[in-house]
Amino acid sequence: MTATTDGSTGATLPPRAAAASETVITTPVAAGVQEAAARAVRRATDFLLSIQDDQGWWKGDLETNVTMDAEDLLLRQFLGIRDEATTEAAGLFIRGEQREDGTWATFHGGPGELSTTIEAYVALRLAGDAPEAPHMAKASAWIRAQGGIAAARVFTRIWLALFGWWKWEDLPELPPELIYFPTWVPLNIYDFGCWARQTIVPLTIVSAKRPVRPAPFALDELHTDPGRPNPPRPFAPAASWEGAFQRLDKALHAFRRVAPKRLRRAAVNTAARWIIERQENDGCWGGIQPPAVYSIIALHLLGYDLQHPVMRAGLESLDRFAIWREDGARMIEACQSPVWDTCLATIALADAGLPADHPQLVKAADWMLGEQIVRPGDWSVRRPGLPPGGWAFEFHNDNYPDIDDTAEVVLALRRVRHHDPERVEKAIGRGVRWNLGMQSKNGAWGAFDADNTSPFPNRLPFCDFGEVIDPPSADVTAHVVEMLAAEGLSHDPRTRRGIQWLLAEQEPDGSWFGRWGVNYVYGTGSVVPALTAAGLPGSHPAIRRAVAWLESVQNDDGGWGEDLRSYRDVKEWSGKGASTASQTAWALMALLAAGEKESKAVERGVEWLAVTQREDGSWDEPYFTGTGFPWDFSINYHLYRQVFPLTALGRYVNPEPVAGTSPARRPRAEAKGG
Ligand code: R19
Repeated sequence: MTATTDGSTGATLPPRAAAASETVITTPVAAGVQEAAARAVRRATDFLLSIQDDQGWWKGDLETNVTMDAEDLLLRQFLGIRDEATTEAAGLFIRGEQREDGTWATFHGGPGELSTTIEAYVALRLAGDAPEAPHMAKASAWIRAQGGIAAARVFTRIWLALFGWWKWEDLPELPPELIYFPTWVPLNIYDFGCWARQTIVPLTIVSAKRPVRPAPFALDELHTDPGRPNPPRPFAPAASWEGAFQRLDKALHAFRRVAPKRLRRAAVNTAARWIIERQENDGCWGGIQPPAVYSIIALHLLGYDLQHPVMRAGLESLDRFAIWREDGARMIEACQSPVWDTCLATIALADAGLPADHPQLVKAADWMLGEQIVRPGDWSVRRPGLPPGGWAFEFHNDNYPDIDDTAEVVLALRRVRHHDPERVEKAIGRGVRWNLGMQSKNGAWGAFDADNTSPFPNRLPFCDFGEVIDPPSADVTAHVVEMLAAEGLSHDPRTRRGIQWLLAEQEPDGSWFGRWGVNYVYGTGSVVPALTAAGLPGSHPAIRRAVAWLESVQNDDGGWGEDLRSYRDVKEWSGKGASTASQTAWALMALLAAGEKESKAVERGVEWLAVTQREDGSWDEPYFTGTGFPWDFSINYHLYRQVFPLTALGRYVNPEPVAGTSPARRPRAEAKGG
C-alpha cells in the first residue's frame, strides 16, 4: 500500500471533513443490508487475501509524522553519512506533508505542532530549501510566533544541541549513573515504560558527552530574539512537584561538574553494555526507530566507528524503517506492525467465514507460531519467575513482547485449524500463561510490563513528550479478558479481577478510554466484546450504557468517527468526528457483541461500510485512528481500514462464532455467554 499524502491540503479543511466524499460509491444498498454486507465481506476478504506476504504475514504501512524523517536526516548529518538521494527523497516527503499555513501536524487534519514544524523545517534546510522560499518563510514565521526553538520540547532541543543550535546547559540533565539505581529506587530505568527506557539509556550517554557538530547553517530565523536564543525558563513554585523536580535538575547540573570521573566512566560503560545487550538480531533496538537512532549516536560517541559490527547492523536496520514510494518520496515508519496486522487479519478472515483450514490462514498461523518469544526480556525484572511465551508487535523485538499482541495472537491461532494441533496448543498455553503472569496488582494489564505505574518519571523536566510509563489500560485489559474467555477461563479469579477493573473504569457516559486506539470508540469497541465473551449478558447495565453511548454518537451518515482532539478536549470531541471505516467497525463490533444486530444503529453502520467500500474491496482512511501516545503521537495503521470493517461485517453476516480448535480441557471450562 502507499502512504496517504493529502497533508498539504489538511490545513484548509475543516476538522474532519467527510471522508466519504473521497470514496467511490459502488454498492446499491437497495438489495438489502444483509446482501450488501455479504457482498462487502466477499470483496474485502479477496482484497485482504491478495495482500498477504508469501511468508504468511500481513503488514500495512505505519504512518506517523515527519519528526521520524527529520530525525533520520539529522542523524545522518551527525554521523557524516547523509547522502544526496536519501536527503532528496526525505525532503520530497516532508515537503509534501506541509500544510497551507506553513506548519506540519502530527495527524491528518490536526493543528500545526511546534516541535514537529521546527524539525521539519531544519530537515528541509538540510535538503537545501532556502529560508527565503515562500514555504520556508511561512514556516519560520509561524515558529517564531509560537515562541521559537525555546518553546519546543526537550527531544527537539536535544537534536538542535547536537549542532550547536541550542545550548546543552539549557537542557534537563540525564545522568548516566541512573543505570546503577536498583529496581526498588524511584526513577530506576525499569520505572519507565520500555520505549522510554530504551530511549533514555542511550540519551544519558549523549547528555554526558554533550557533543556539538559544526552546524551546516545558522538557524537565527527560528528564535523569537536571535540575540537571546536561550531565554530562561519560568520557575515553578518551590512547594510544587514541578518545583521539586526543577531543583533536582539544578542539583544534577551541579553534580555533573563534580561527578567523580571514574564513576561517570564506569556508568557510561555500563549503559553502553546495557544497550549492546539489547540489540536485536536484525540490528535494531526494540523494533522501534527512536531507540535505534539514539543508541547509534551514543555508541558512536564512545568511539564505535561506523564499521563496527554493532554499528553496521544498527545502520542497516535503520534503512529498513524506510518506505520508498512510487513518487520517489521516502517515508520513515516509527516501527513495523507485522504481528499485530497478521493476528488481526487472521481474526477478520476467520470471522468473515473463511474456512478454518484455508491455506492462507494456516500459513499465517505457521508464521505466528514461529514468532513466539521463548526467552526472558526486560519484563522479567518485575516478573522474575515467569516463563516466557509472549509475542511482540514487530518482526524483531525479542526483548519486549507485549500483552496486547499476545492476547490477539492467541485469539487468532484459536480460529485456525492447523495440521499440528499439539504445536498450536503448546504455543497457546505458553501465551496464556505469560499473559496471566503479566497481570498487574490492580487486576488489569498494561502493554509491555506489569505494575509499571510509578508517578515519578512523568515529573521529570526531561519527560515533556508522550507517555513515559505503561500503566494498565482498558483496551489491553479487554483484549486479555476476551482471550481468557475464549480459552474457557471466564470464571478464573484472575479473569474476574480484570472484569471488575473494567467495570470500574467505565466513564460516566458509558464509554471506555482508548489508550492505543482513537479513542472512546476504540475503548468501548474493545471492552464490550470482551465483557460479553466473558459471560456478561447484553442486558447488563454496563453494556446497556455503552450501547446508549455508541448510539448517541453515531453520525448522521450512519458511521462512527472520533477526532484525536478527544484526547485534549473530552467534552467537545469524545466520540465525535467524521466517520471512518475502522471506528465504524469498532462501534459495530461492540453493538453486535451486545446483541444489537437487529437495531437500526447497526443496520445504518453496516450500510455505511458497504457504501463506502471501494471497487477493489478496500476502504479509504486518511484519518489517524491509532494511538502511540494520547495526543502527542498518533498512528495511521494502513491495515486498520481493512481488518476491522471485515471483522465487523463478518460478525454481522455470520453471527455464529467460528472456531478452528477448541481450547484444551481446563479445570473449569464453561460455555460462552453473550
Ligand atoms: C496495540 C499494540 N501496542 C501495544 C503496541 C503499539 C506500538 C506502537 C508503536 C510505538 O512506536 C513508538 C514508540 C516510542 C516512540 C517515541 C518515544 C517517545 C517518548 C520517549 Br521518552 C521515547 C520514545 C517516539 O516515537 C515512538 C514510536 C496497538
